Amino acid sequence: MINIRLQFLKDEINKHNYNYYVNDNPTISDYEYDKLFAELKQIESEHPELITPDSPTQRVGSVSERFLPFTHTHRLYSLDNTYNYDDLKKWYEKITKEYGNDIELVCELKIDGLAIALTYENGVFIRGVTRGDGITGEEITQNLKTIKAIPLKLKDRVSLDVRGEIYMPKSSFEKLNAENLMNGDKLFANPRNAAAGSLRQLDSTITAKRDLSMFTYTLVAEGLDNPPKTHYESIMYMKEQGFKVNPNIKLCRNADEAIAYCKEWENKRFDLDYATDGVVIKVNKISVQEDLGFTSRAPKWATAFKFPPEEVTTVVENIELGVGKTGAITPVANFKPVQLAGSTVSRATLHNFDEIKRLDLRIGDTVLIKKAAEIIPKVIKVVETPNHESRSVYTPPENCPVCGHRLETFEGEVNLYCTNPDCAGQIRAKLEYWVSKDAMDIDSLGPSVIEQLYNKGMVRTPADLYKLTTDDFMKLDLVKEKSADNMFKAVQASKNRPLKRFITALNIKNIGKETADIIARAFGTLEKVQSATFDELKELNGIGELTAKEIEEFFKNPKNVTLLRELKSLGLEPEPAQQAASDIFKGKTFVLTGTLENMTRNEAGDIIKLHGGQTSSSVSKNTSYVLAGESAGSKLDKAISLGIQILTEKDFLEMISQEGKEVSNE
Ligand code: 3BD
Repeated sequence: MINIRLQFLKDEINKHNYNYYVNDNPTISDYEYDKLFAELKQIESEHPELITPDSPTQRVGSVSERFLPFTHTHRLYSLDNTYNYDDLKKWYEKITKEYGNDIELVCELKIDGLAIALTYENGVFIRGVTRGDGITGEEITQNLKTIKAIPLKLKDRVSLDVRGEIYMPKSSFEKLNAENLMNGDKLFANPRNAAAGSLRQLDSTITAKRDLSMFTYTLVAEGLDNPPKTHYESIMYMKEQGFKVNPNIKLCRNADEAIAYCKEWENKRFDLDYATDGVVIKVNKISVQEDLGFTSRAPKWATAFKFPPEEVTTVVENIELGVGKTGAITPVANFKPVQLAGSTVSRATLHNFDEIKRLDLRIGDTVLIKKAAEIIPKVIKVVETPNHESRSVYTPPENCPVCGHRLETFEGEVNLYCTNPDCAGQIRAKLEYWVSKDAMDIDSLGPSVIEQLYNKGMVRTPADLYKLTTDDFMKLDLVKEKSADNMFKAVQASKNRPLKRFITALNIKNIGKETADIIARAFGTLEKVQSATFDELKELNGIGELTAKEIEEFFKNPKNVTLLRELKSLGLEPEPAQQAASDIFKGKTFVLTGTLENMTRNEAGDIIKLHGGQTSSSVSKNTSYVLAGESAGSKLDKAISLGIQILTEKDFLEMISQEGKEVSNE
């Protein structure tokens, strides 16, 4: 009698685990589940002799002394990589040459986790082993039992092995790191490291607390009576037996369809809650797989198309020095060109000399670079090599690399500055900034045009740009009448740019485009900005006393007064800014993500600012709202994990229109 109840409880709980962790589709409440679980535990404590390895109570974990090596019954092979579609086509053509044109391929996402082998006997999970070197791994059965996506019992009483990838969802990784940060514990670099760290615990009760999951992708079917004849069927078979398989698998008729799959997922993968680093492409028919066989390390019937790497290593060849628009000297690392996230990169800013010291970067070192915001590469760290110590430590310069003026430091700042007002490097940088995208946006005057205009003595200040004629531009190398005319027109067209751009272009210390926008909205016209007092400025949201002082001083400085007067006489008249419509969003920070239906994210940002709010590009505990549109990705996940209020576009529009009603009632 008790046996029947026991079996019922085990089957029932295993079924609910399956619904929840494999199918993502729970069918009972947590309360009902806990009740079943408590009953099972009660019976097992009264009859310990009835505890079986497939009981859901065996998922809680225990402590072991060490992991034992285990030699795999079937070797785990590696995968050959392809980095471009030509190689992928060549690989496929080599196969079709031998086996005919109707060779089907299966495409599956390459999960960036840890490879694992699982063994089942008579339908019961008996052993799990890490990949190790492919021949011998470590037995971590206790840890793997805590992962609910791994079935303890299969649908049928079959004996088989499967392989798959253990991973931690990106959202769970963010949550774990947020907790670790609060507890002062070390942070994991990425979801893969977090999964590895969680799996490597000798105390598997710790593993049990981590949200790990597993996608299964290989079946070793030797023990089956009627083994699947294709890879696709084997995936379906594993799914049927209770394993979690990735839903985005696709059967393709040829290489072109496989390439289309790779292209599709190159961007779509960022919307998934698990990390992927490529696509694995496998010949579908098992008989063809067997015929093709293996090289010494990898099957000839499979290849991994790697997505462009987001992180690579390269060698720093030299450190170049530049002079910025504030006179700050910026070191830039020039390195051996490498492919990063789909483009070739050969340099990255090191920001300042403290950064070089922090990295202990020496010329000749191998560094790890990563794609940061947009596609700007960033040096993350020096890769430990024995030769690092033998290289000389980098010494910052003492003189300006452009004009030779002695460099200075300022209290509380890390930068080295060239304070020579006539420094050619600084003047050129200021002019480049004036025409840049965030400032006056004069597209046709690139850095090389500015350099020539400076070198030929034609331009020293922004005002000089507006005195140039088409004939003047024709004095530049390779510039013919048509492009000279375009340059002239582009400069003239910038005379009425919005006020925020003009304020940005002025290059006031610490005033970037965001602060310039705040100032423009607060005062509306250039005249009012010029006469703004320290007290008025420091009242503005987002402007401190220091910045307020910088702004006031800037507009009092005789040199700047002259420049502004000159610009005005040349016809520069910035378009006045729209002043705040309300302050319903005062002190609120929004993060916008996904695609909105009725407006672009930029337009939504403008509306937020118009009502006194701010926008930010990343979600943190300081975020007030996340406005989420269609196919919002990791920002939404992060907002949920931090408990930040999520707004739909409809919620957002309602907030504004309610404000409208109140205003019209007044
Ligand atoms: C995945 C080999 C073959 C069975 C050999 C074709 C190299 C890690 O999603 N198929 C997948 C994935 C990995 C695979 C195979 N299919 N091998 C596969 C794989 N969908 N990640 N891998 N592996 C697994 C490895 N791991 C650590 C060190 C060296 N190689």
